[in-house]
Amino acid sequence: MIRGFLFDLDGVLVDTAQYHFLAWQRMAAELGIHFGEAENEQLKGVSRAESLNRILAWGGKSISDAEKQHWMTLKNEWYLELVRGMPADDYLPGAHEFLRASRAAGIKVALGSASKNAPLILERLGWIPLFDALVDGNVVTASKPDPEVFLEGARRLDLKPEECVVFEDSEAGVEAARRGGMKVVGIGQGLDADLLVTGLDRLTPEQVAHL
Ligand code: B16
Ligand code: MG
Repeated sequence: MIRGFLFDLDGVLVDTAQYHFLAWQRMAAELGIHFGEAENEQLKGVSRAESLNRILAWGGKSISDAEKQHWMTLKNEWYLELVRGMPADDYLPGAHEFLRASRAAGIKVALGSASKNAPLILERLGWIPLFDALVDGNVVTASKPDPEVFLEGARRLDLKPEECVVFEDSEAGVEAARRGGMKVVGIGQGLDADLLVTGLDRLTPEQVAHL
């Protein structure tokens, strides 16, 4: 029996990937590394530190830990500048309605995001009260595809993994859910999910609870 939904943030509820892209691209340009849409695609669901390591590897660059810290701080400042300009109703189609309908159907709701900025984004949207638990990049130590983020979400909802469904847009996130023993709704294309849709506007919580 499904009793809980665990939502990834970027790519499922909001489209902050566009801001991550611009901020990483600005950093890559300063380092003389090419960074395009294809590279950005591979960073979905990947933590900030791991994203930087991948960009440096693509560019064949090796820098000290202190320099890495410097670039991560700068990238995040640029990212936050963009997020601050994001309208408070700038969420993906159907996301707000789906969250509210899930709660109305008696399903517990948690966030399972790699982002350290997740609380700030949810605050901007006024969505904090819609969640029973928030698990994000400030809470977990292991990045997706490690299942930690979703196992911790289930634990905080006081549910077993098999009682939860994960909503994910990234391959790393889908794999994390599988490793955690949860069913997965994939948002987007080409994901190895139990159900694949283009967005939350194509679904009702009842359809998912019957998976
Ligand atoms: P931050 P999600 C992920 O969010 C993004 O998809 C990924 O591109 C980003 O690097 C990661 O969060 C860390 O974000 O720099 O804000 O801590 O999809 O797991 O909600
Ligand atoms: Mg995502």
